This record gives sequence, structure tokens and C-alpha cells, in this order.
Amino acid sequence: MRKFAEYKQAEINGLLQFKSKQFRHRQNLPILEGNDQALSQRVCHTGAAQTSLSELAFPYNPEFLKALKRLSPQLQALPSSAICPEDVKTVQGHITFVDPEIIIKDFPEILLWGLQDRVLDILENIVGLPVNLIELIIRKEIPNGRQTGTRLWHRDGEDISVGKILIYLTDVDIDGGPFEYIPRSDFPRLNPRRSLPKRLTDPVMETVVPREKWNLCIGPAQSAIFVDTAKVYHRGRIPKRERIALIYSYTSANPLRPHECQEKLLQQGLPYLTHPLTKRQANSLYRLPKDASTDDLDQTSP
Ligand SMILES: O=C(O)CCC(=O)C(=O)O
Repeated sequence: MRKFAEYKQAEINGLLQFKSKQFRHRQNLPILEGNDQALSQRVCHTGAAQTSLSELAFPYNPEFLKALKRLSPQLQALPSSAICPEDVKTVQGHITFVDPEIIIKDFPEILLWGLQDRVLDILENIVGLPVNLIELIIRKEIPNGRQTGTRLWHRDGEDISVGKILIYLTDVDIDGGPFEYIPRSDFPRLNPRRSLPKRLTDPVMETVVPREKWNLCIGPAQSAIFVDTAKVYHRGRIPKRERIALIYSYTSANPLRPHECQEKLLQQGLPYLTHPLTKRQANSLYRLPKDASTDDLDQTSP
């Protein structure tokens, strides 16, 4: 009981520190223009916003798209059968993924897309503090009918705010396992005596928020969803066919639960990074040794 009270107190202290840092940083937030500003405001108000790579028109998109094209044979080769062989590495029994070493070593453009200034500026406005990239994963959903892992409704807990960008690499319709979320304003204030489990099945979520308020993100390949996954309940709907998606996750530089960030797959890939980075990019990678690749190389950065 005492341990639980101490844990709760530490959480409250973490929240207060985060809020106070956010307040002090307000004046220093990067100024966004046009679409980028509208996108970040939408995420701050509703929790998520859907767009597309062509609408974003980031200057680094061409390099990124070329790298994805080169990666395509490996994406197709990722196992995804409903009966996944025992020796295939999966996350939570429903996802296979591209080895993080391969992404960082052979496709650094994919990492650099998530570290370009426009992306970092948008995410800094969403999180309210300078951000660190904690995860980069390219994953294929196994259409095995199970509602486990991220297919259950949840909020992420690595930090008070967790900014995510999901990019679909396949067309995603209702049967393709779309990302689904509940807008902040549609989630009711719960009776303080009612505590929800960490992960909720559909029938439980239906008792809290009616189905018509669940927001599906359907779209063609190259759709992009920006979301604060700590603020909104979300999940990937159980897919009837395979879905491939690329996900970037960002927290503040001192996240509430650092050990959860250390466990992310990206950490296994970072030792293979040889591509030069700008100071800002190096500082935006969670736990990258700060003395590596920190020369200011703005001319080579996206
Ligand atoms: O795969 C999805 O659509 C959901 C991903 C998710 O829930 C997460 O990354 O926390």
C-alpha cells in the first residue's frame, strides 16, 4: 500500500514538473506556418489529425520515398501469415517488423525523415517541449484475428505527452486494420471511483464511449496520422488482411518512464548509425551518446 502511494506521488510530481517545464518553454516553441500550424493545433485540441505525405510536402520527402521504394522487397518478404512460424520474431504476437539495424544502416533516410526540422518543430509544438525520437518501427500486422497488444484500446505511458506519426505503407480500408482513436472531447470525465483497466476490449470501451464516436483513420498508402497517444485512447483495429505502417514516437527529453523508452527497438539500431547528423538531430535521438556525430553539419541535413 505504501509502495503504491509512493508510486502515485512520483507520478504526480512528474506531471507537475512536466507542466511547469512546458509553461516555461511556451515562449520558445518553434513558430509554425500554414498547414504545419493547423496540424499541430488539431492534435493539441482533438488528439489526432490525418494528412498525407503529399499534403505535408516536406523537403525531405523525395529521399524518404526513394528509400521506401528500395526497402519494398523486404517489406513484402516480412512474414505475415495467420499461423506465423515459431522462429519468427514478433511484437505481442501480432506484428512482424524490419530489423532496426537494417533501417539505420541501409536506409538512414527513413530515420532522417523523422529528424528533419519541420517534423521536430511540429512535434515540439504538440508535446510542448523539445522532443526526443524514442522509436522508429516499420511493422506488418499479422491478420490472425486476435485482439492483443496495440489492438486493444490504450493510452501510451512513456511520458505525459507522446507524439506519434503513423505512415501507412499500404492502402488501409476498414478491413485493413486502420488506426482508430477517440477524440479528447468525446471521452467522458469518469467517476473517480471507476478505474479502467490499462487495456480495454471493444465491449468494455463501448460501455464508456459509444461506437459512433470512435474515429477511424482510413486512407491510401502514404496517409500520415499525427497523434498524441498519451492523451487519447487509440488502437489498431483487428485487420482482415496485412497492413504495413511506419511509426515514429517522440517524448520530451526527460520522459516520465525512461526504462520504457530504453526498451524500444530503435535502441538496437542506433549503434549502426554512421550518417552525419546536425547537432539538433543528434540531440533529438533518445540516448544517442551525445559525443557521437554532433558536429554541426547543417549543409548535409534534410
Ligand atoms: O497500429 C496501430 O494502428 C496502433 C498503434 C498503437 O496503438 C501504438 O503505437 O501505440
